[in-house]
Amino acid sequence: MPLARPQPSDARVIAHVDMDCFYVQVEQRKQPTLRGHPTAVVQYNSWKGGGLIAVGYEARKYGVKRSMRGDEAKKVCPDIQLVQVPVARGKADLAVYRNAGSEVVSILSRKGRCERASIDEVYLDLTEAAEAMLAENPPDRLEAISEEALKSHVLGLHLDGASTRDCVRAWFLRSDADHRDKLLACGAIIVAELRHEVLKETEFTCSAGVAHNKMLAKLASGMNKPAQQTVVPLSSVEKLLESLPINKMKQLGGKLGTSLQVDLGVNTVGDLLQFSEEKLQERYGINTGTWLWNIARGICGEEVEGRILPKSHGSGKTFPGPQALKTVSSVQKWLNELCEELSERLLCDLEQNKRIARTLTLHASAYKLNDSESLKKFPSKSCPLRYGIAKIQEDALKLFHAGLREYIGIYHVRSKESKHEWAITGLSVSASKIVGIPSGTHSIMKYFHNLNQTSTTTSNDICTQDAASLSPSGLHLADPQIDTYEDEARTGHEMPTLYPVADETEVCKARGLAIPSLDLVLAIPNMHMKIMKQKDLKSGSENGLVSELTQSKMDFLGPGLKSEKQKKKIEKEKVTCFKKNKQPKAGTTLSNCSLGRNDIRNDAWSYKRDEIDPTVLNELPPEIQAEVRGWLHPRKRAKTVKKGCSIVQYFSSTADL
Ligand code: DCP
Repeated sequence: MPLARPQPSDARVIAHVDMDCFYVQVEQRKQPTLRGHPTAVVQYNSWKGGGLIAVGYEARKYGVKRSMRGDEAKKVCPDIQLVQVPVARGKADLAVYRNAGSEVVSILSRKGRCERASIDEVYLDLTEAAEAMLAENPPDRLEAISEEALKSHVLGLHLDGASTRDCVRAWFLRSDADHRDKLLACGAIIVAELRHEVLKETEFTCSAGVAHNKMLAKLASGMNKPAQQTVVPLSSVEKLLESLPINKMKQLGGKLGTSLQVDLGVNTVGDLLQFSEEKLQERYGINTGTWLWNIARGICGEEVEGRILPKSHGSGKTFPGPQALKTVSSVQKWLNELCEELSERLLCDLEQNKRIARTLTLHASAYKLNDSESLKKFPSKSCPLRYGIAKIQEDALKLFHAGLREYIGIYHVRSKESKHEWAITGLSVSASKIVGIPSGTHSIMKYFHNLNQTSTTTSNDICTQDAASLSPSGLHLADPQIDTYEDEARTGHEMPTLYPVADETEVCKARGLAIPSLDLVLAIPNMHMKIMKQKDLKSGSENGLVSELTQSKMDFLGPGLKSEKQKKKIEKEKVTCFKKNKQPKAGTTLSNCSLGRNDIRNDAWSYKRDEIDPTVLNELPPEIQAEVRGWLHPRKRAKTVKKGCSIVQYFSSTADL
């Protein structure tokens, strides 16, 4: 379906804020003596002084560039201070930068919807804040416009011989200005204030672009760096794009940009104006054609997503040149390290943000020895994510084997010489499909901490058995949404290849693969929560018994397991409860707590019985194990699920009872 055409008249106020030489600033804050000195941050790799990954603005004046190695940088700038990226587990440890980025985001998100786009950049939708300012406190009524705002670069502004500062002030104060320009002026004042707050509270400087859409705001934020902001009034857009080299546009730096240049002779974004939408669609498909037609006119309808947490977590490492990994055991060693880091971050996310990830993906880059011509990429592989270091490590290794089988061919992998046939130059594991856990389930976090320390895998582990036993094409490819602002996004040099792929969840479902054991564990307290709601509505009735029983299911999560006596009592009550169960009273919301026979569903979670990871069953009380196994093997259910005392019925809708 073609993209919906965004309305050019849609007067939104969007800002893109980007930290200046981010890693350098973080290091300078750690070591204030570095301030004012030419500084660069280098990757831990010691070859030729390490690779530069961030260059401070003082060093840039000497011609130091990110593509250089430390030794080269020293040649052009002998005084340069080279700071190493912190290292943990033999690889770059970016935690300090991630945390610094979060500090900044928490400040920038104060005035409107905020989307964290990478480790050091955000988009802000300031429309409402700007509208409110224009209505209550417009710039021409402000006692003074901040110096920071007056330093804005306003594109297309006529200087008329006056000083830039005076012209900018006049632009802010123009009472006859177009409404959209007035909104942008308010947006610019708000952004200047936010940047000032960031500086005051974190000591970091950042630059910003303020425009009517994300694309223009992003373009503008890089125009005047460091510590400055650029405003793009609508009237300046045409001129801006007219001369903008096509590869400066986000998403046109790669193959599409090259094709536009080579095949259509398009060098600037403005050059695209000569092509009709149909022509562009004919050549590049409906959506891309329309997108190109729109960007040529400065139109972009992309919303700022309200998201300040990452969409995924990743941990990766490259093994260049002689460091390439050539044996499964060396791959396993590194995978173990990467998975350990990933697991730590997942637990941190769970604890701090109450979120879990559902998909584990392995990416690798490789080459075949004796086959320098081969362009075949190592396929990325995904499977449902199970919490616990050992489980993640085991699953990641299975994903690697699955990828390797496909990469090199099953016959070769099994042959004795296989270890001489391939070399791995990059490995990364990532966790995606992150969702928030419902409130009321937080008590289980401790359980997961314990699980992480003591986790072992069991023979029941259908998740990874399936992953490993699938044919190469059976395992789905990498997640197309690995657009994490974490390692992958910023360490393109580490893991340059991300592969476009199918939605792995669907593949898992189709294949009956398990979802993480965590899901079932979380499902139960969540059912409990829903039923508690019902209890509140019908105090003291049979639903009260239901909630108490459900609490017993939660107990397996913590140390406070009920005594056998108590369990028997509850079981008795459960039977009573079923006997007593009636239709809900009018006005109650039983549907909220009812669960169908085939699906365990609620607002925040969706479960299918055949998606449940059986490994978790071993941890459940025996009677519940039996019943859940009944769900997992529906054909045998008649034998295993006793009428009247199953937890299926227990959670069934009243219509089913
Ligand atoms: N980074 C990295 N590897 C890269 C690119 C960047 O590790 N290939 C890290 C270091 C950077 C940070 O990400 O400090 C942010 O990258 P930017 O591209 O935003 O560049 P800087 O913030 O360093 O500089 P600028 O002021 O130009 O934005």
